[in-house]
Amino acid sequence: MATTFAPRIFSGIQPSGGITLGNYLGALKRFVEKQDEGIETIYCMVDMHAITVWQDPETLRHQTREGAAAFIAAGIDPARSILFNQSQVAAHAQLAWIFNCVARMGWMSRMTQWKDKTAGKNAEAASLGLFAYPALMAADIMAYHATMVPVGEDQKQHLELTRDIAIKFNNDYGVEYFPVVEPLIEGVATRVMSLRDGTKKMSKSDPSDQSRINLTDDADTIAGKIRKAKTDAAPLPDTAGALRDRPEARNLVSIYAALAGHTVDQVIADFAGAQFGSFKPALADLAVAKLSPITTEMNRLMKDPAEIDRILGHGADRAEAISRPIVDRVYDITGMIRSRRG
Ligand code: AQP
Repeated sequence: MATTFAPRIFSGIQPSGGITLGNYLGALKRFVEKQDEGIETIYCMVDMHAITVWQDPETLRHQTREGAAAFIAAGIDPARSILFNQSQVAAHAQLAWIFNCVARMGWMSRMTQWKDKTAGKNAEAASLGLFAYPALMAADIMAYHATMVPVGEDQKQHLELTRDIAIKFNNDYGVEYFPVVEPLIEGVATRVMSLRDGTKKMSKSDPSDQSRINLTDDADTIAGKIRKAKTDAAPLPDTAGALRDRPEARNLVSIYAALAGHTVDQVIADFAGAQFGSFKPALADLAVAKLSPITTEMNRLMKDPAEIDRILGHGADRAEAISRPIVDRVYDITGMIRSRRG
């Protein structure tokens, strides 16, 4: 009989920069919705992923706390969801090593994120960690036997790899130990694009701060970035289909829809024929109305970093209690002797 796994959600965000509107709409906002649906939810600041590219230690610490503050300010309740930073729970690194030995070099070298992050650069100089990143991500998920992972569109391929690693592990060892995970890629903003280039993903690490809205931006900064966002000269069309070849316009309309909780069709019905001169201020007002309360709460939480560390530590204890026995069993399955435990 096939093993059944209880529904459990795991997801994370890298503290490799400030949290962007893309991270918020593609991930964080949906993390809150999943928590509020009553499913068991485990959320993580994945600091070990962040150091696959260089991070200044003090900045990393600050961004990890700031990311945690963003989770809480956006509605994650640390009493209901488990909220912690990855490096505090050893199971992630331990299982990642096992998965490094299950995953194949060919699988990893086909990952588009690896190719994108090394494109035009000397791949030989990239860290081994950046190459192995998806195996650590698989370990993050499987250390909890998580069955569902809410992510943005850009993480779809890594989720498929997680499935491949889990299936290969199960086949190699003749067990039904790891679940086959489902990516949850839902909503109208699964891929928020750069404000400067509608063909590029909005990203924390984009060299241009004008390309993104950060959750730490104040109202004037948000309005300024939206005012200067790249667009074309035509007014908004009267059908969503007509946005297909207008990436910048489509991006702004999708952001509006996601923030308002509307469909793209509803936004088009409201703004058909409008020039960007009137649509952009409406979008800026909406973005400020939705994001300012989060920014204000983040700023308040960041005044007490010790309290954030306490919350992360408590979350790590709860995460450890779930992942420890799961990874211990992996050691048994793979033939590692653990005689110290009695
Ligand atoms: N532009 C985006 N639109 C929708 N979802 C997005 N996500 C990221 N960018 C967008 C989703 O946010 C979650 C956390 O992402 P991450 O921190 O693990 O790393 P990332 O996907 O590589 O995000 P960034 O902002 O581009 O970081 P850097 O610049 O450091 O690489 C994921 O669920 C992701 O899908």
